[in-house]
Amino acid sequence: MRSRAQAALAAGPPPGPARPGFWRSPLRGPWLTGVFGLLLLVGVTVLFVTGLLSYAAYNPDLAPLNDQTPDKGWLGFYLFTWPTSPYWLYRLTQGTHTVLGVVLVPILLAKLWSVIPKLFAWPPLQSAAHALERLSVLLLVGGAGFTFVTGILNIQLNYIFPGSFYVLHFYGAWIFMGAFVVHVAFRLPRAVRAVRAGREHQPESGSEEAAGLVSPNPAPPTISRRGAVALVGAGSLALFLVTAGQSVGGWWRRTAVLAPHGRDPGTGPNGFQINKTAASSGIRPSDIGPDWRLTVRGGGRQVVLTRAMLLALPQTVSALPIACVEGWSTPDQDWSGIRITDLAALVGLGTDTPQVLVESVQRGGAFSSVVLAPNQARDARSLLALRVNGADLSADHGYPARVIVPGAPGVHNTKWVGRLTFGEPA
Ligand SMILES: Nc1nc2c(c(=O)[nH]1)N[C@H]1C(S)=C(S)[C@@H](COP(=O)(O)O)O[C@H]1N2
Ligand SMILES: [Mo]
Repeated sequence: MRSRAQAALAAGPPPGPARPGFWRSPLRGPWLTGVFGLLLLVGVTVLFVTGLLSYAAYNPDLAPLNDQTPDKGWLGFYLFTWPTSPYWLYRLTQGTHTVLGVVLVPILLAKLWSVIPKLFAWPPLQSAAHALERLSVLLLVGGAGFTFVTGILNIQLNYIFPGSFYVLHFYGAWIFMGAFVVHVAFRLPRAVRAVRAGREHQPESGSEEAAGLVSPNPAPPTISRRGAVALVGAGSLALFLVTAGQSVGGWWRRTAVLAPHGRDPGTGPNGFQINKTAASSGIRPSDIGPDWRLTVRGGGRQVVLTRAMLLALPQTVSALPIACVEGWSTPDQDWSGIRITDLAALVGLGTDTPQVLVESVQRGGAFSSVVLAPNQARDARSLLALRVNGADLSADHGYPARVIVPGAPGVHNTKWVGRLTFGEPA
């Protein structure tokens, strides 16, 4: 006797999207899916590489303070010391990461649209292998959706997450990457074959080559397959044009209508992007007034300096950008201040400057302290900056003193610095 479930399966798919005839677009087929798939293969691979680089740029192995994913285990297997040259490195990798992430959205959606009939394939589970394949697709689509959504929300709305964006995006990306590798391994040969066969070649519905993508009763076309690809490309180009300006900075920032934090940072020497203002970071005027002091500790010694004393030390100028994880960056600014190595020398340390803990006078907040690696502290361009573009730092840019390091993510350029501790903190 057959069970009810077996009888239902034998009767074929229920009315609706599981019926093959439900999906009627004549555009769907291996060529279209293959084109979007190959574009994503290239684009998403660049996203993964730049994303992993961004993670390495935080030097999470250096100190618990830098590491917001202490349970990462072997997922941090590839970590390396983030270099200080070229000084625009993070500006390039993170600008690429965020702009590309936005630009790929239309292609990702188009790819999903092209394979939608397969999500409703009937019967839902045909064999153990089919069940595994569906699970991998679920992880792929879920991982992609989650990683793209968290990334875009972080660019646009900043700090709205339950918990840390960093942690969510990090673990989500690993799931996405794992499922992506499996999917590419299975599908790449088919995609290459389909694209080689050309866009005019539409296999018979139901054939093995059609891969469940071709409609058995296609509606008359309203656009060509090439037209559909061009339309998606135009969508990506439009997103590029309203996003990329924030990574270029300067005048181009005005073109980035999708950019967060407002597009007008004012004019004058301090007229460049501000991440968080002094007021929004809880900095009181008295914290950064005449009573402000810098404490430098290390090698068993401690020195306390006023801003006037710092200004009396030899001043160095470094032309360096700020490049935020959100993808925005500024062109080079002329920072002037005291070399980190010169501050180490004040407490008697030699040129083999050790790592340094930088602490802001800001109370709390995830960005109020950071540990800089020895290579960062030793770089002759790394400064405790007092002035920028020939003027005193504005309160919003970190007056009385801020750190600026070549090649580092913006978040390592701590503002309103109150204390530097060289060597392993006690
Ligand atoms: N004390 C402190 N320093 C900080 C921050 C902060 O919130 N507090 N934000 C960091 C981040 S995320 C960036 S991108 C840069 C931005 O510097 P800017 O506002 O001068 O452009 O400052 C960094 N330094
Ligand atoms: Mo940032």
